[in-house]
Amino acid sequence: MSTTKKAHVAAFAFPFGSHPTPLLHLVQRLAAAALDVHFSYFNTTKSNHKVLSNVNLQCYDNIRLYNVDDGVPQGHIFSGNPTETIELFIKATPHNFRKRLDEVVEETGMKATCLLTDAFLWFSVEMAEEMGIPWLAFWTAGPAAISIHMYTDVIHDKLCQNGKIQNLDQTLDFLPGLSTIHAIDLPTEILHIDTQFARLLHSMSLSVPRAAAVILNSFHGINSVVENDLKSKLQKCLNIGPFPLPSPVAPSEDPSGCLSWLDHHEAASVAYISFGTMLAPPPPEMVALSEALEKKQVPYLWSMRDNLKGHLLEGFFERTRSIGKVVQWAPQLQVLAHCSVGVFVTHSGWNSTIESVLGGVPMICRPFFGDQMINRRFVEEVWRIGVGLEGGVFTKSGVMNDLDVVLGKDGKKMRENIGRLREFAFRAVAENGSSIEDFKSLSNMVSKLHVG
Ligand code: U2F
Repeated sequence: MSTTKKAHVAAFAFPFGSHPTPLLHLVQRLAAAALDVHFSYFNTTKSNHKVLSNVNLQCYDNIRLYNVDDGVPQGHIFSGNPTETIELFIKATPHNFRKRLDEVVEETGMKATCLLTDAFLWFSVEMAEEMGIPWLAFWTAGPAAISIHMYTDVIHDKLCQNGKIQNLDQTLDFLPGLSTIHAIDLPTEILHIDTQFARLLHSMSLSVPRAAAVILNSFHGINSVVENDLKSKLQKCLNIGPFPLPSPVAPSEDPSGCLSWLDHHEAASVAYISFGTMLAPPPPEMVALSEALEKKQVPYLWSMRDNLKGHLLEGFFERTRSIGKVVQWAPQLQVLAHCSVGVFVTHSGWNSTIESVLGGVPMICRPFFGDQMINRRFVEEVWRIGVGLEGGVFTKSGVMNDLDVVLGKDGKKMRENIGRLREFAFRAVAENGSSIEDFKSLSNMVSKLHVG
């Protein structure tokens, strides 16, 4: 490593779902803009391995990746509880990051000049304050979701009776820009602050106002009222997205031939289905979705991990071979930008929602947890660029109906509405656009700090 760098940014990743990759993209973008700054990216071994399968760091000699302990004891036998790895990791923090950072500082002789971390890793504020350096918090989801977290205590004061929110239909009309959100859309961690993860999010919501800046993969205009409210509560709120635009990453490889398969379909005719990096609907819902596609003979491209294929009824893949394609992983950004995709059946993760907007594709939303119900509400009721499901789950008749809506004339209206959001996105990343200016201010913050 060069020891002539004048600043050293330590980036800490939350090693689950799609959290680590956007943080590394941000580090890449900053590293390209601030060549005299060194970047150390800390993540668990397993997650670093996964991230590196999609990202090429060869041309960045000012970025190094380091592994931190994932908290899993040697010889540990997992109980099968999906949250166990997250809980073990949380228990290992902050010591795992602190220990590795101290080693890196010792090895390189470069003190950290700033911590740039996933906002979930709220302990970074204490670490940074102790080290006398700023904390830059990166929030990987949308502005409404972080705003709602920051209002956790207000929501409890307003809506809780006897320690419980009684009326889940109640809207958050007492919060700026969030009047369409119902109590039922709130993340479980806000409804019940009694798990380790919920406590982590609560601590995060109390810590982010102490961050020198909170960075969002969002853009001006997508939700101005929330944006202004965040600006009034945070020291700096920097919207530097949508990520795929100002920092185009090399197009993903397409070993499964998704794009050439899409080339053979009519415009806006194909349903693209993906539930992100971690989720899958329960088997009966997968069956209902597949039956609706088959009944309507809608061409589909389904990103589905191999272990889930057995959840569908026997013969489905054979019977629909001429209209469908199933892949383990799709180059989603390019798929959504392909003109033959007419609808995105999604779990409403923030990245997927943004990518669908950029591709101009209306959505059928099946949210599961966290911010996803909030994103769904915005998609359906604020931006009007997609639909939720009746009863919130896939049923054969519900999906058939939603496919008719989105692939029919209502879908055209949704596409027009998406067009307006896309305009905001492209304006934000044009010369002197708001996301470009916010990124410059971030880059300046990072560059002006000097190794002592
Ligand atoms: C968590 O979200 P996920 O990681 O489950 O979902 P997304 O935010 O939508 O991100 C999925 C990313 O994976 C990519 C896709 C997105 O960039 O393009 N992808 C792909 O390239 N190919 C595939 O076949 C499937 C996916 C969490 F669950 C959400 O609630 C949060 O909103 C999100 C951000 O914090 O993190």
